[in-house]
Amino acid sequence: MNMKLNLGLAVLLGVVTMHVAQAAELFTGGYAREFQTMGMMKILDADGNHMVTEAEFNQYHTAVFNGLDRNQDGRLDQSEWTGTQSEKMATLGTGGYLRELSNLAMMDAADANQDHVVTKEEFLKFQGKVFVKLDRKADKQIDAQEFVAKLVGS
Ligand SMILES: [Ca+2]
Ligand SMILES: [Ca+2]
Ligand SMILES: [Ca+2]
Repeated sequence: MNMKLNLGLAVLLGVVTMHVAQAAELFTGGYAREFQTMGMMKILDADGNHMVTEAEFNQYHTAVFNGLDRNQDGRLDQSEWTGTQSEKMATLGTGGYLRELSNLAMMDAADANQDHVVTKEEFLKFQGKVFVKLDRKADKQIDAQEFVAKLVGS
C-alpha cells in the first residue's frame, strides 16, 4: 500500500470515528435502535398524520418524564430513571425502548450539569436536541423517513 492511500484511509477512518462519537454523545446505539422504529413513531404521532411535530415530541417526553417521576418532584434520581418497569410506563413505549431509556448512560447524556439528577428542564432540553438531530430537513416536523434514519456514520 502506498503512502497516499494509507493517508486517505486514515482520514476516512478519522471521519467515520468522529461521526460515531458525535452520535454517541447524544444517545446510545441501543437507544437509537429501539426509539427509531415505526412502532415508536406511531406512539409519538398523537394525531396520526404521519408527522411528529415538535409539540408532539415534547408532549410525549413530558409524559415519559412524569411517568418516571414517581414522587412527582420534577426531578429524576437514579432509581427513578432505571424504574421504567412500572405499569404506567408500559403504556408509554415499547419494551425495548423503555429498557434502553433506563440505561444509566442515557441518564448521563440527559444530565447536563452532571449532578446525577435529571430535572424536567434537562430532560426536555435533551429531547429537544434529539428532535433537531432527527429533523434533518429542519422543517420542525419529523416524517417517517427522518424518524427511522440511521444517524451513526451518515
Ligand atoms: Ca402528528
Ligand atoms: Ca423524582
Ligand atoms: Ca442534572
